[in-house]
Amino acid sequence: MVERWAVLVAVVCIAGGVAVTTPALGADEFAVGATNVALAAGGGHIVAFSSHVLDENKQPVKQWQVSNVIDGIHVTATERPRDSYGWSSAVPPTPTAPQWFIIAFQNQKTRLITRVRIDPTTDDPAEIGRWAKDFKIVVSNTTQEGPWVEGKSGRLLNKGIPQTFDFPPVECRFMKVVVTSNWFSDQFVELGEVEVYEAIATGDALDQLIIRLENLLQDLKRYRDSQRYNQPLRPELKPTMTPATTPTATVTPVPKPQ
Ligand SMILES: [Ca+2]
Repeated sequence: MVERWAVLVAVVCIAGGVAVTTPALGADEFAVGATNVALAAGGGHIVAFSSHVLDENKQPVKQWQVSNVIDGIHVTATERPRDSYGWSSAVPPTPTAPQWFIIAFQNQKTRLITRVRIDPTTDDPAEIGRWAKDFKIVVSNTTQEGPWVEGKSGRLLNKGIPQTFDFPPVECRFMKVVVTSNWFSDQFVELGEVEVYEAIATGDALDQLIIRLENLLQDLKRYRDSQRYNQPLRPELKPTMTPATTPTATVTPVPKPQ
């Protein structure tokens, strides 16, 4: 049975013409889980955040509230969801006064995490410089006030695509996403979606194979998107930072206080 699946993996790789690597996993190695454990529908939730944009009555603007970063809804080149444009802070971030939010998982469980996938895309175009740029992922296995352990620092591309960042597996009960800069706006910082994936240790060959097939499926989707939208496979690995070619808005955005 396992051998048949192994053949299938090879066939899928060849048929797709995709340079997908599925390295062999030893019993003492980790695989990346295929389930986004931050997703609100799966129990992920925001426990604290620095700010989000408010309307004239000091109420959150639904289209820009912080919970939009874990709702599984993406703004794409062809899809502009009516009620979820992403998160917009109320003020711009600075290195000394960053904007941030803290994600916890279902039932406040500790997860061994190893990958985040960040989509900076919001309903505003990349050209106005509000999308998140430099960020830091810190984790706490105790309280939502810390102490914090650094998981990953990185810089997003100013492109409307999800970007993957891997780091050594770390136990996490609270994951704080700290955004220290946007691209140049003095108004807000915005971010579309954050996904979190676990490191899964298993010695069972069939479980490993299922995980690898699920990861392969994600790689194939990424490859499809790279072909469809002329995007690099792993844009975060490219050193160049070019402005995104963001499509013209097709819906009227909700006005934000300036
Ligand atoms: Ca979202």
